[in-house]
Amino acid sequence: MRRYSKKFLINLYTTMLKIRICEESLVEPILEGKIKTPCHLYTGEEAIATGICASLRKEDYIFGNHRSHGHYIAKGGDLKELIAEIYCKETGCSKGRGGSMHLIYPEVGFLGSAPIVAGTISLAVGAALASKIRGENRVTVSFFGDGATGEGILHESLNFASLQKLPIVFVCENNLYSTHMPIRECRPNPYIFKLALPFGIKSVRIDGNDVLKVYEVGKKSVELSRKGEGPIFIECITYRIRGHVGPDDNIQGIHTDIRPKEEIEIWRKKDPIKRFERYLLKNKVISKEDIEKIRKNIEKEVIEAHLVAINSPYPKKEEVMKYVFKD
Ligand SMILES: Cc1ncc(C[n+]2csc(CCOP(=O)(O)OP(=O)(O)O)c2C)c(N)n1
Ligand SMILES: [Mg+2]
Repeated sequence: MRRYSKKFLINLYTTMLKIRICEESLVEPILEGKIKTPCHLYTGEEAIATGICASLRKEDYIFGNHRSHGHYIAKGGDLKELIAEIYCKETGCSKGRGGSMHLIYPEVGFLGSAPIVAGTISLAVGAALASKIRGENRVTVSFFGDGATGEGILHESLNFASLQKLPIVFVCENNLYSTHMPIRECRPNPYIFKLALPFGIKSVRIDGNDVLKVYEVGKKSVELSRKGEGPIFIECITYRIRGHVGPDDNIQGIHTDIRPKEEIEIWRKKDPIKRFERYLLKNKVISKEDIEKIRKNIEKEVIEAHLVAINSPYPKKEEVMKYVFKD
Protein backbone atom coordinates (compact mmCIF):
# COMPACT_ATOMS: atom_id res chain seq x y z
CA MET A 1 0.00 0.00 0.00
CA ARG A 2 1.36 3.38 -0.98
CA ARG A 3 1.07 6.16 1.55
CA TYR A 4 0.68 8.88 -1.04
CA SER A 5 -1.67 9.42 -3.95
CA LYS A 6 -0.42 8.84 -7.47
CA LYS A 7 -1.10 12.48 -8.27
CA PHE A 8 1.02 13.70 -5.36
CA LEU A 9 3.95 11.45 -6.27
CA ILE A 10 3.84 12.46 -9.93
CA ASN A 11 3.75 16.11 -8.91
CA LEU A 12 6.90 15.64 -6.85
CA TYR A 13 8.61 13.92 -9.76
CA THR A 14 7.47 16.56 -12.25
CA THR A 15 8.76 19.40 -10.08
CA MET A 16 12.17 17.78 -9.64
CA LEU A 17 12.43 17.07 -13.35
CA LYS A 18 11.32 20.59 -14.23
CA ILE A 19 14.10 22.02 -12.08
CA ARG A 20 16.66 19.66 -13.62
CA ILE A 21 15.61 20.36 -17.22
CA CYS A 22 15.56 24.08 -16.54
CA GLU A 23 19.07 24.00 -15.03
CA GLU A 24 20.52 21.84 -17.78
CA SER A 25 18.93 24.03 -20.47
CA LEU A 26 21.05 26.90 -19.19
CA VAL A 27 24.36 25.12 -19.75
CA GLU A 28 24.70 25.78 -23.48
CA PRO A 29 23.69 29.46 -23.45
CA ILE A 30 26.04 30.04 -20.49
CA LEU A 31 28.96 28.45 -22.35
CA GLU A 32 28.10 30.44 -25.48
CA GLY A 33 28.08 33.68 -23.48
CA LYS A 34 24.41 34.31 -24.21
CA ILE A 35 23.63 34.25 -20.50
CA LYS A 36 25.85 36.71 -18.71
CA THR A 37 24.58 36.58 -15.14
CA PRO A 38 26.57 34.20 -12.92
CA CYS A 39 24.47 31.02 -12.63
CA HIS A 40 24.78 28.69 -9.65
CA LEU A 41 23.07 25.56 -10.91
CA TYR A 42 20.97 23.41 -8.58
CA THR A 43 21.52 20.15 -10.49
CA GLY A 44 21.66 17.28 -7.99
CA GLU A 45 19.94 19.14 -5.16
CA GLU A 46 16.38 19.16 -6.56
CA ALA A 47 14.86 16.91 -3.88
CA ILE A 48 15.32 19.53 -1.16
CA ALA A 49 13.41 22.44 -2.70
CA THR A 50 10.80 20.02 -4.05
CA GLY A 51 10.20 18.11 -0.82
CA ILE A 52 10.14 21.18 1.42
CA CYS A 53 7.94 23.29 -0.84
CA ALA A 54 5.48 20.39 -1.23
CA SER A 55 4.88 20.66 2.50
CA LEU A 56 4.01 24.37 2.31
CA ARG A 57 0.86 26.29 1.48
CA LYS A 58 0.82 28.88 -1.29
CA GLU A 59 0.64 31.71 1.26
CA ASP A 60 3.69 30.44 3.18
CA TYR A 61 6.93 32.31 2.56
CA ILE A 62 10.32 31.13 1.41
CA PHE A 63 13.65 32.91 1.05
CA GLY A 64 16.53 31.64 -1.09
CA ASN A 65 20.18 32.35 -1.69
CA HIS A 66 22.53 32.52 -4.69
CA ARG A 67 21.49 29.00 -5.87
CA SER A 68 17.74 29.45 -5.99
CA HIS A 69 16.29 28.59 -9.40
CA GLY A 70 15.02 25.36 -7.80
CA HIS A 71 13.41 27.11 -4.82
CA TYR A 72 11.65 29.53 -7.18
CA ILE A 73 10.28 26.72 -9.38
CA ALA A 74 9.27 24.49 -6.47
CA LYS A 75 7.29 27.31 -4.83
CA GLY A 76 5.44 27.89 -8.08
CA GLY A 77 7.19 30.92 -9.62
CA ASP A 78 6.52 31.48 -13.33
CA LEU A 79 9.06 29.70 -15.53
CA LYS A 80 9.03 32.23 -18.39
CA GLU A 81 9.78 35.05 -15.95
CA LEU A 82 12.60 33.03 -14.38
CA ILE A 83 14.34 32.33 -17.68
CA ALA A 84 13.82 35.93 -18.83
CA GLU A 85 15.39 37.14 -15.58
CA ILE A 86 18.39 34.88 -16.16
CA TYR A 87 18.79 36.52 -19.59
CA CYS A 88 18.44 39.89 -17.76
CA LYS A 89 15.41 40.88 -19.82
CA GLU A 90 12.67 43.40 -18.95
CA THR A 91 10.12 40.54 -18.86
CA GLY A 92 11.97 38.79 -16.04
CA CYS A 93 10.59 38.40 -12.52
CA SER A 94 12.91 41.22 -11.35
CA LYS A 95 12.51 43.15 -14.60
CA GLY A 96 15.95 42.08 -15.74
CA ARG A 97 17.71 44.09 -13.03
CA GLY A 98 18.51 41.11 -10.83
CA GLY A 99 19.69 38.17 -12.89
CA SER A 100 19.99 34.63 -11.57
CA MET A 101 20.75 35.63 -7.98
CA HIS A 102 17.99 38.19 -7.33
CA LEU A 103 14.75 36.35 -7.93
CA ILE A 104 11.39 37.18 -6.47
CA TYR A 105 7.79 36.03 -6.91
CA PRO A 106 5.68 37.33 -4.04
CA GLU A 107 2.41 36.06 -5.60
CA VAL A 108 3.42 32.53 -4.56
CA GLY A 109 5.30 33.47 -1.40
CA PHE A 110 8.80 33.47 -2.87
CA LEU A 111 9.97 36.60 -1.10
CA GLY A 112 13.40 36.71 -2.61
CA SER A 113 16.87 35.36 -3.13
CA ALA A 114 20.16 37.23 -2.80
CA PRO A 115 23.83 36.35 -3.19
CA ILE A 116 25.13 37.70 0.11
CA VAL A 117 25.89 34.43 1.90
CA ALA A 118 23.44 34.15 4.86
CA GLY A 119 21.99 37.51 3.81
CA THR A 120 18.39 36.36 3.60
CA ILE A 121 18.30 34.39 6.87
CA SER A 122 17.56 37.44 9.00
CA LEU A 123 15.03 38.64 6.42
CA ALA A 124 13.22 35.32 6.78
CA VAL A 125 13.20 35.74 10.55
CA GLY A 126 11.74 39.22 10.07
CA ALA A 127 9.02 37.84 7.79
CA ALA A 128 8.19 35.14 10.35
CA LEU A 129 8.02 37.76 13.11
CA ALA A 130 5.68 39.90 10.99
CA SER A 131 3.42 36.89 10.32
CA LYS A 132 3.31 36.11 14.02
CA ILE A 133 2.47 39.70 15.01
CA ARG A 134 -0.27 39.84 12.37
CA GLY A 135 -1.62 36.43 13.42
CA GLU A 136 -1.43 35.19 9.84
CA ASN A 137 -0.75 31.52 10.50
CA ARG A 138 1.97 31.45 7.84
CA VAL A 139 5.21 29.52 8.02
CA THR A 140 8.45 30.87 6.57
CA VAL A 141 11.27 28.70 5.25
CA SER A 142 14.83 29.98 5.03
CA PHE A 143 17.01 28.05 2.57
CA PHE A 144 20.78 28.46 2.87
CA GLY A 145 23.96 26.51 2.20
CA ASP A 146 26.51 24.98 4.56
CA GLY A 147 28.73 28.02 3.86
CA ALA A 148 26.17 30.28 5.55
CA THR A 149 26.72 28.51 8.86
CA GLY A 150 30.06 30.33 9.16
CA GLU A 151 28.26 33.68 9.28
CA GLY A 152 27.33 35.21 12.63
CA ILE A 153 23.92 36.32 11.43
CA LEU A 154 22.72 32.69 11.31
CA HIS A 155 23.46 32.31 15.03
CA GLU A 156 21.79 35.61 15.89
CA SER A 157 18.79 34.58 13.82
CA LEU A 158 18.50 31.18 15.51
CA ASN A 159 18.64 32.83 18.91
CA PHE A 160 15.98 35.43 18.13
CA ALA A 161 13.69 32.99 16.32
CA SER A 162 13.81 30.60 19.26
CA LEU A 163 13.31 33.36 21.82
CA GLN A 164 10.20 34.57 19.97
CA LYS A 165 9.01 31.05 19.08
CA LEU A 166 8.70 32.10 15.46
CA PRO A 167 6.98 29.98 12.79
CA ILE A 168 10.12 29.39 10.76
CA VAL A 169 11.93 26.36 9.38
CA PHE A 170 15.66 26.72 8.71
CA VAL A 171 16.76 24.45 5.87
CA CYS A 172 20.50 24.04 5.46
CA GLU A 173 21.44 22.52 2.11
CA ASN A 174 24.73 20.89 2.99
CA ASN A 175 26.40 20.00 -0.30
CA LEU A 176 29.72 19.48 1.51
CA TYR A 177 31.43 22.48 -0.11
CA SER A 178 31.37 26.22 0.22
CA THR A 179 32.65 27.35 -3.19
CA HIS A 180 35.77 25.13 -3.37
CA MET A 181 36.23 24.75 0.37
CA PRO A 182 35.41 21.25 1.63
CA ILE A 183 33.46 21.37 4.83
CA ARG A 184 36.10 19.35 6.72
CA GLU A 185 38.58 22.20 6.14
CA CYS A 186 36.41 24.89 7.66
CA ARG A 187 34.44 23.18 10.44
CA PRO A 188 35.91 21.11 13.27
CA ASN A 189 32.44 19.69 13.88
CA PRO A 190 30.85 18.48 10.65
CA TYR A 191 27.39 18.02 12.20
CA ILE A 192 25.81 21.30 11.18
CA PHE A 193 22.39 20.43 12.62
CA LYS A 194 23.88 20.47 16.12
CA LEU A 195 24.44 24.23 15.79
CA ALA A 196 20.77 24.81 16.53
CA LEU A 197 20.61 22.73 19.70
CA PRO A 198 22.11 25.27 22.15
CA PHE A 199 19.36 27.68 21.08
CA GLY A 200 16.72 25.16 22.13
CA ILE A 201 15.73 24.50 18.54
CA LYS A 202 14.66 21.01 17.45
CA SER A 203 17.11 19.92 14.84
CA VAL A 204 17.66 17.00 12.51
CA ARG A 205 19.99 15.78 9.75
CA ILE A 206 18.47 13.94 6.79
CA ASP A 207 19.32 12.55 3.37
CA GLY A 208 18.61 15.52 1.11
CA ASN A 209 18.58 13.34 -2.00
CA ASP A 210 15.54 11.40 -0.82
CA VAL A 211 12.56 13.52 -1.83
CA LEU A 212 10.02 11.57 0.23
CA LYS A 213 12.16 11.82 3.35
CA VAL A 214 12.59 15.56 2.80
CA TYR A 215 8.84 15.91 2.33
CA GLU A 216 7.99 13.87 5.44
CA VAL A 217 10.39 15.75 7.71
CA GLY A 218 9.46 19.04 6.06
CA LYS A 219 5.75 18.43 6.58
CA LYS A 220 6.15 17.51 10.23
CA SER A 221 8.36 20.54 10.85
CA VAL A 222 6.06 22.94 9.05
CA GLU A 223 3.07 21.62 11.01
CA LEU A 224 4.84 22.00 14.36
CA SER A 225 5.99 25.48 13.42
CA ARG A 226 2.50 26.48 12.32
CA LYS A 227 1.12 25.29 15.67
CA GLY A 228 3.48 27.71 17.41
CA GLU A 229 5.99 25.12 18.56
CA GLY A 230 8.83 27.33 17.53
CA PRO A 231 11.53 27.11 14.89
CA ILE A 232 12.91 23.86 13.48
CA PHE A 233 16.29 23.28 11.84
CA ILE A 234 16.73 20.69 9.08
CA GLU A 235 20.15 19.84 7.67
CA CYS A 236 19.85 18.14 4.28
CA ILE A 237 22.91 16.30 3.00
CA THR A 238 23.31 16.62 -0.75
CA TYR A 239 25.84 17.34 -3.50
CA ARG A 240 25.99 19.67 -6.46
CA ILE A 241 26.71 17.86 -9.69
CA ARG A 242 27.75 21.00 -11.61
CA GLY A 243 30.39 23.58 -10.75
CA HIS A 244 30.02 26.10 -7.96
CA VAL A 245 29.15 28.77 -10.52
CA GLY A 246 28.42 27.87 -14.12
CA PRO A 247 28.40 24.35 -15.53
CA ASP A 248 31.96 23.39 -14.56
CA ASP A 249 33.83 26.23 -12.83
CA ASN A 250 35.80 27.05 -15.91
CA ILE A 251 37.54 30.33 -15.30
CA GLN A 252 39.29 31.65 -18.43
CA GLY A 253 39.87 28.18 -19.75
CA ILE A 254 41.05 26.72 -16.46
CA HIS A 255 39.02 24.01 -14.76
CA THR A 256 38.90 25.07 -11.11
CA ASP A 257 36.66 22.40 -9.56
CA ILE A 258 39.01 20.67 -7.14
CA ARG A 259 36.57 17.98 -6.02
CA PRO A 260 37.85 14.42 -6.62
CA LYS A 261 36.36 12.91 -9.78
CA GLU A 262 35.57 9.68 -7.91
CA GLU A 263 33.58 11.65 -5.33
CA ILE A 264 31.50 13.29 -8.06
CA GLU A 265 30.88 9.86 -9.62
CA ILE A 266 29.71 8.43 -6.28
CA TRP A 267 27.20 11.24 -5.95
CA ARG A 268 26.03 10.90 -9.56
CA LYS A 269 24.87 7.43 -8.56
CA LYS A 270 22.81 9.02 -5.79
CA ASP A 271 20.98 11.27 -8.26
CA PRO A 272 17.72 12.19 -6.50
CA ILE A 273 15.66 12.12 -9.69
CA LYS A 274 16.90 8.74 -10.95
CA ARG A 275 16.38 7.38 -7.46
CA PHE A 276 12.78 8.57 -7.25
CA GLU A 277 12.19 7.36 -10.81
CA ARG A 278 13.26 3.85 -9.76
CA TYR A 279 10.87 4.02 -6.79
CA LEU A 280 7.97 5.13 -8.98
CA LEU A 281 8.61 2.44 -11.57
CA LYS A 282 9.07 -0.31 -8.99
CA ASN A 283 5.82 0.65 -7.26
CA LYS A 284 4.05 0.94 -10.62
CA VAL A 285 3.10 4.56 -10.01
CA ILE A 286 4.23 5.46 -13.51
CA SER A 287 5.51 3.74 -16.61
CA LYS A 288 8.54 4.56 -18.76
CA GLU A 289 6.12 6.00 -21.33
CA ASP A 290 4.61 8.31 -18.69
CA ILE A 291 8.10 9.50 -17.80
CA GLU A 292 8.86 10.27 -21.45
CA LYS A 293 5.60 12.18 -21.75
CA ILE A 294 6.33 14.26 -18.65
CA ARG A 295 9.86 14.94 -19.87
CA LYS A 296 8.70 16.03 -23.35
CA ASN A 297 6.09 18.41 -21.91
CA ILE A 298 8.64 20.04 -19.63
CA GLU A 299 11.20 20.31 -22.42
CA LYS A 300 8.62 22.05 -24.59
CA GLU A 301 7.77 24.49 -21.80
CA VAL A 302 11.44 25.24 -21.14
CA ILE A 303 12.27 25.77 -24.83
CA GLU A 304 9.33 28.16 -25.11
CA ALA A 305 10.55 30.06 -22.07
CA HIS A 306 13.99 30.47 -23.66
CA LEU A 307 12.44 31.72 -26.90
CA VAL A 308 10.30 34.27 -25.07
CA ALA A 309 13.34 35.41 -23.09
CA ILE A 310 15.61 35.69 -26.14
CA ASN A 311 12.98 37.71 -27.98
CA SER A 312 12.29 40.04 -25.06
CA PRO A 313 13.95 43.47 -24.77
CA TYR A 314 16.67 44.38 -22.29
CA PRO A 315 15.76 47.20 -19.90
CA LYS A 316 16.14 50.55 -21.65
CA LYS A 317 19.50 52.18 -21.01
CA GLU A 318 17.92 55.26 -19.45
CA GLU A 319 15.73 53.09 -17.20
CA VAL A 320 18.33 50.67 -15.97
CA MET A 321 18.35 52.19 -12.48
CA LYS A 322 14.56 52.17 -12.24
CA TYR A 323 13.38 49.78 -9.47
CA VAL A 324 16.93 49.59 -8.10
CA PHE A 325 17.27 50.57 -4.44
CA LYS A 326 19.39 53.68 -3.92
CA ASP A 327 20.41 54.95 -0.53
C1 LIG B 1 29.04 37.40 2.72
C2 LIG B 1 29.59 36.70 1.51
N1 LIG B 1 30.83 36.15 1.56
C3 LIG B 1 31.34 35.52 0.48
C4 LIG B 1 30.63 35.43 -0.68
C5 LIG B 1 31.19 34.69 -1.88
N2 LIG B 1 30.46 33.43 -2.02
C6 LIG B 1 29.46 33.27 -2.91
S1 LIG B 1 28.77 31.74 -2.82
C7 LIG B 1 29.82 31.28 -1.61
C8 LIG B 1 29.79 29.90 -1.04
C9 LIG B 1 28.50 29.54 -0.49
O1 LIG B 1 28.54 28.20 -0.07
P1 LIG B 1 27.26 27.53 0.50
O2 LIG B 1 26.58 28.46 1.42
O3 LIG B 1 27.67 26.21 1.03
O4 LIG B 1 26.32 27.37 -0.78
P2 LIG B 1 26.59 26.49 -2.08
O5 LIG B 1 27.22 27.40 -3.08
O6 LIG B 1 27.44 25.35 -1.71
O7 LIG B 1 25.21 26.08 -2.51
C10 LIG B 1 30.70 32.31 -1.28
C11 LIG B 1 31.74 32.20 -0.24
C12 LIG B 1 29.36 36.04 -0.70
N3 LIG B 1 28.59 35.97 -1.79
N4 LIG B 1 28.85 36.64 0.40
MG1 LIG C 1 27.62 24.41 0.11
